[in-house]
Amino acid sequence: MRAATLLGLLLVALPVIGQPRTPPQPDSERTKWFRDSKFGIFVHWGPYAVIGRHEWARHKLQIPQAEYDRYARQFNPVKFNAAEWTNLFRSAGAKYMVITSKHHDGFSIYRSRVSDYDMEITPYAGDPLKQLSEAAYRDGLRLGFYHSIMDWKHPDYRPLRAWEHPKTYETGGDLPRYIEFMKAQLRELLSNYGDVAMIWFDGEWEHKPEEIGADGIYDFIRALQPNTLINDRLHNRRAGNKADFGTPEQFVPATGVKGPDGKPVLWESCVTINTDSWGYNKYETDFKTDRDLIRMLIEVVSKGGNLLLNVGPRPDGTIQPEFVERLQAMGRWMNVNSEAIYETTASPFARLPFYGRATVKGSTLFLHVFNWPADGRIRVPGLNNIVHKAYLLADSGKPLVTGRDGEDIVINVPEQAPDEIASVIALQLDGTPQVRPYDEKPDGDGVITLSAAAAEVESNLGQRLKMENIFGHAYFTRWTRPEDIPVWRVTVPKAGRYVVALRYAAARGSKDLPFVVKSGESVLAGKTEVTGDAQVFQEFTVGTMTLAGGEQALQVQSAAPAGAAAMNLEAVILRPAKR
Ligand code: FHN
Repeated sequence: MRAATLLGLLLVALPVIGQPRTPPQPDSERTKWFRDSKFGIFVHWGPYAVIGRHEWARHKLQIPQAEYDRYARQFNPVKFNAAEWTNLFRSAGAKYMVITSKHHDGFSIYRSRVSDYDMEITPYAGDPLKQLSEAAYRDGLRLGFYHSIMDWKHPDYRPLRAWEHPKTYETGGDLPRYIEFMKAQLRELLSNYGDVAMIWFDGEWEHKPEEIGADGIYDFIRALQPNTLINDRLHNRRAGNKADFGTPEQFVPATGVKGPDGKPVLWESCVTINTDSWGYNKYETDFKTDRDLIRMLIEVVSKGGNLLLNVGPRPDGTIQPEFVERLQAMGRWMNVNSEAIYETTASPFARLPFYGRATVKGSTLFLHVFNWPADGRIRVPGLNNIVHKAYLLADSGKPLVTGRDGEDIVINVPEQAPDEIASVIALQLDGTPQVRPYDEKPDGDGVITLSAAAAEVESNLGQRLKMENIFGHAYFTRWTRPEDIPVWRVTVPKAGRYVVALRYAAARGSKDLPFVVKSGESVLAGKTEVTGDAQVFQEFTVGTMTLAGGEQALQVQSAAPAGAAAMNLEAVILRPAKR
């Protein structure tokens, strides 16, 4: 594949100076840093940044190989400053970063001895991965490498792009030889860049695990660096196998990720800051807010996962201000609240009566409150512990008064939320949290109110639906995909007929959009009525449905055409039907 230049040889052959290699660790230890870190930065960077239209530009815009190669030869990040990146990521609160060593376009953003489609063909003299490895090491940031199995450039990889090779895209090639090439690059990455925290495979969907010798690739990597973690994409994103963690993409799994044995496994949600471009895209102008990102981090950690938040740097090596500002905002929040994130475990609550989340660290329970109570009281349902001390992380010197109300603990909080995005209350308990399952109980008239805050969202890649709160209302919004489904677990005291009502806000554009309410075999269809504004909430009776007794799942599904914004749903109200 390649005649090496002397400088190239030198740059490649020399492992990173002064970075001692961590000795092999037992399994439980090997994943400890990952379980404690919770927050990493994903970096998609390569020749596609020169085009600035998304990392799939070559495929989406059907750019012929020769033309794409011209962009690759222009890749010259003269303003790239590795320390600036690692400082920014550390100051955001991230503990590790994962960068694309090679994406689907087949270009290696480092100096490779075995590939001739790498930094050597660019005017850029350095090796970005070496610079990052040194800067990350200095900054105490762990470094991992993303590596694409799919390769649109390598002569042995198949399939080729059908639009480019309509007759031959599946013929020829030599997959085993391609896998040997991939292993040779993995050997470089695992030999010349210090400790590699993880290998993050991707682009696996064109081949079965056995076709690429997935198990063998795990062993190959672990022989080179026993501590390196490996994601689940050698096995088509199926948790379990030899993988160390699952990788939900662009959504937060409702109840974490479970292995084939039903047991929770480690997982990490990877998410873009913009809508859905991982690589630099100058045409993307819709960005998640600081609020979205901070609450997403809390949501993921409260479910026992990690968040891998993506940036797509610009071709000159700088990171666009929209990303920098949001990372800095996360850093400001983490400066006050990171003890409620790092080294914590998942929430003991299946749901909470207020819009927020919980994390645990030993005998300390952290409540992350998103919608501050107008009545100055936070109810912690079914907490069967003695509270030794309660305080706000933002004002830890001032104890909060707590009391018990039946099965619940009630905390008196100040009128003003210290942080309207998420205020964290720490409860020091007499031991690890003991929680009795909590259910939305019927009121005196047998009426059950299911608040949006108590629902989980079943979703998949590309989730759009999110929670929001304003003027004390906590509701679902951005409901533009029928695949995003709010689901409640409710204990129905008595089987029977119930009048179902929804409380929501709906602007003109949502008029008559169809939806269905489902529970067991019962289905109730309805159409949205306009409330005049997206933040004016009203209650509308949908109809009557039969509910079975006991623990039931109830969901509201938008049946609107994709893209149409369904109602801003705040609650489902179930009233026993009069005989
Ligand atoms: O096709 C890639 C995409 O470009 C990006 O790298 C994401 C990141 O997880 N993974 C693939 C899509 O699933």
